[in-house]
Amino acid sequence: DTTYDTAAIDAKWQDAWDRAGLFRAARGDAPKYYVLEMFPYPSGRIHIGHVRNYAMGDVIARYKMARGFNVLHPMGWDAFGMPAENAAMASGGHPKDWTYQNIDVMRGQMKPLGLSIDWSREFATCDPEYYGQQQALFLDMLEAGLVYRKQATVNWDPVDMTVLANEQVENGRGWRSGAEVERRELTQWFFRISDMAEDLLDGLGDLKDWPEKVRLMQENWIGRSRGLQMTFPLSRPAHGHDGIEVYTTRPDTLRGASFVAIAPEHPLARALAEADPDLAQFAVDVRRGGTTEEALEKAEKRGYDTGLTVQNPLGGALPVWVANFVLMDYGTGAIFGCPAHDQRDLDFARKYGLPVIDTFVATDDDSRVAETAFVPPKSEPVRWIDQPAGLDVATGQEAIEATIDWAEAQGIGTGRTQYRLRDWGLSRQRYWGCPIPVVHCPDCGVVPERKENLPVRLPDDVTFDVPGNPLDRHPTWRDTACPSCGAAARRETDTMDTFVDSSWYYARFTAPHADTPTVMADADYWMNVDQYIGGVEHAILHLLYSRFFARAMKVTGHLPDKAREPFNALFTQGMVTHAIYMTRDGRGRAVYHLPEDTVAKPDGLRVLRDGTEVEVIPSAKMSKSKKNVVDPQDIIAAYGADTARWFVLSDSPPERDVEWTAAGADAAHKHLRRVHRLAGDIARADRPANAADADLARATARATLEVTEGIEGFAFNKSVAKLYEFAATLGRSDAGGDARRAAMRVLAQLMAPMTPHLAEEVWQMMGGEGFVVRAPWPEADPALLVEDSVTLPIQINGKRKSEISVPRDMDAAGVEALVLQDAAVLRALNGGAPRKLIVVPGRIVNVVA
Ligand code: ANZ
Ligand code: ZN
Repeated sequence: DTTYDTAAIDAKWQDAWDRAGLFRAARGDAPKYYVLEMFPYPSGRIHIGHVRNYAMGDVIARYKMARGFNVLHPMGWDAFGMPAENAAMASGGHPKDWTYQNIDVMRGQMKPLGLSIDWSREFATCDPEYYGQQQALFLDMLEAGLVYRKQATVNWDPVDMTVLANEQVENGRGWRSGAEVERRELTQWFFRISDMAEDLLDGLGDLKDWPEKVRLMQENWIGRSRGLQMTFPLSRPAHGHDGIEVYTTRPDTLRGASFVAIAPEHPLARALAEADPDLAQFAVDVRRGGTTEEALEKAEKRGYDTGLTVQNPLGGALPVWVANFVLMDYGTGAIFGCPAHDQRDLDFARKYGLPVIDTFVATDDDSRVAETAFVPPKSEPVRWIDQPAGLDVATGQEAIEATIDWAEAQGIGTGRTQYRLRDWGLSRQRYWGCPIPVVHCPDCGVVPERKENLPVRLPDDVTFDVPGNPLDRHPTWRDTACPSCGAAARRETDTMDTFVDSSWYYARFTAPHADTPTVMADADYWMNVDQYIGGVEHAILHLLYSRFFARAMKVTGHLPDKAREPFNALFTQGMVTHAIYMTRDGRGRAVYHLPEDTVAKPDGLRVLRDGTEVEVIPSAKMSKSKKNVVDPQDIIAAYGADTARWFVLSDSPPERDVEWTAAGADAAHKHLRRVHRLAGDIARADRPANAADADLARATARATLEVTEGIEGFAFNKSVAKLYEFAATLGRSDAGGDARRAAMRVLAQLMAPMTPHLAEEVWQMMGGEGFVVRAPWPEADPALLVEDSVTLPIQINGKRKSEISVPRDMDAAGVEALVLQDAAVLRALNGGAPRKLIVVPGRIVNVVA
């Protein structure tokens, strides 16, 4: 058949792969390769950005299969989370139905892409089979001391009635409700991730195949800092306190301290508040506003003067304030403020009329601090003002060390390494998450559920008509018997942060249906993930939490030690963008249009059908509201899966964004159709072997080399470009029938990772054995790769004496150096230098001895 019928070709090969079970992974003797794309959230439909992500993973997976690896390439669904509940609240449906329906739709969109996925391993994190094992893992972590409960100040969303993670607070408001966030003291569950801060930091050093920027982001998030914990003696003891212990990373600024501030929840502040109703009221008032750094930065600084004073060990008395920007659960819950060198402190000092004391100025500019604090890099030299002898060293960094030594010698403090990373609060007061498998018993306290009772299933009969957690008001689910004493008890109604679900799914894929979280033999064989691919938006939390879980699973016996860094290589891909077409209404507001509702005019302008000029915003992120989303299903219907895959891999380096254009997709399709037609021609026509055969063989070797290098180096766009070129070369070639068929077979193999359906079809047309995905990857014959070299005759004193083969693009200097090593030239020069050496690039070399 000569027509390029993509629907028929796609269906034919997907069905054939399926029936042959080609992508079913099983342990074996061959070396393994585990490639994983970050699993999607079932939000509704997949978009073309997902296609790019999976197409990249598929290139790697298929390439590694052809290289003889036993490949694991699984797919699943990150299925718990708020959007399902929000949809249920909006539509009256059930989060479970919404989620599983979306999964069906998205799987239905994904399968036609012909990805080499082992679908037998598919799971959704909301499957009881999955979250039951997550509960087992949680209980093991509880036993190992990796999970605990504590009172903590949390961000409370008063509308959604839930705790929010810092990342879910935007400008002091809940990300979903938009309500002003409050601070509350609640008992919450925490993972002890901060205990592993040092190890998580050190581990980054081993991740050579991770993007530098991701490692840096993790490093900053963990935030190791060297500081001083020191005590300021109270001028007069108060409520049993003799002094106030602070933590500072800038002990070099101690001489510029002008106040000490404590958190409203600090024991001293609490004690004072008992006798001081104004202070008590102040503590209540400042609860508003989240606990994020950003919120603390932006929130208006508020303080309350306690009337107490402390002694600065470098001289002078400092007033003690209670301040809203000091957190109880960081450092010691108390600070000294140095307004000259900290903006927060400066804002505070200006507001309350506290002194601003410069500790140092720049070496070349001695202007004093006015409106902005002077915060040079610690490593920069500074000029000290009234700094005590011994502490007046060159830089802030040196002064920090010197001050720590001095404080230790004085016995007023100790140096401390501190991490910004705080323990991971995992409690969520939501329904659609993994239930925390413990029971609260009036007699026994917190009792772990028995493993044989897992999973603790979410009840189906819940309503979302009132705010808050439906589990809290579900009597038959909530009320239970204590697993220990049998008395009437209450289930924990908090569910787990959905980041927990995605922190170990990669391990679960190695034994997805086991009745333990993992099976050691499988985990040992398949781990680590050799290549992980996903969006840079997960560069911090998801990856950090996964690295923590891998360590925790080692401690609890669910992963081998080698998996402590679970992702050997990480690739963060760019987005697929698409132009936005926009006009403005009478009031100047933006109105967006679907691409197909606009037309391009010959003069380059774009207009609506009624002639209104359209503004084109190129390379925009796809968004439903901007009407610039490309649905893969439409592309597949129009052009077939291979065109969609080919396009998203072409044009841009994978780490960069690629702009989707209809013209580009069309061009991609035309090319694939040409390849199909060419294969048909080559299959039919026969020509005797001839002189062009050798050229074609060389072009084939070159294409093999460069396409392979492109794939190995994550430069799929270069591989695609080379494949365009090679197809054109093959199309023009006058070589004989056998030579062209051989070249076409290699083209099919080289295209197979990107356009597997067309590749199988062509492979079959060329009489290839079995599936092209199973054919061993072609090797470029090195003898054929010297094609890019030229042979230059060497004339010595006007006579041709020798010749030399050099790379075609080698410059004259390079050629000269080689010529001087030529045996005939060495003989003629007899140890001397040539009088003249002239290289005519690509032609000849003349030596005058
Ligand atoms: C005095 C000082 C002077 C500070 C100066 C900074 C600049 P990192 O580096 O992120 O760890 N701090 C300490 N505990 C705090 C708490 N519980 N709530 C709010 N702020 C707190 O931050 C350490 C710095 O943050 C410490 O160094 C302290 O202010 C403040 F010119 O001490 B610094
Ligand atoms: Zn009990």
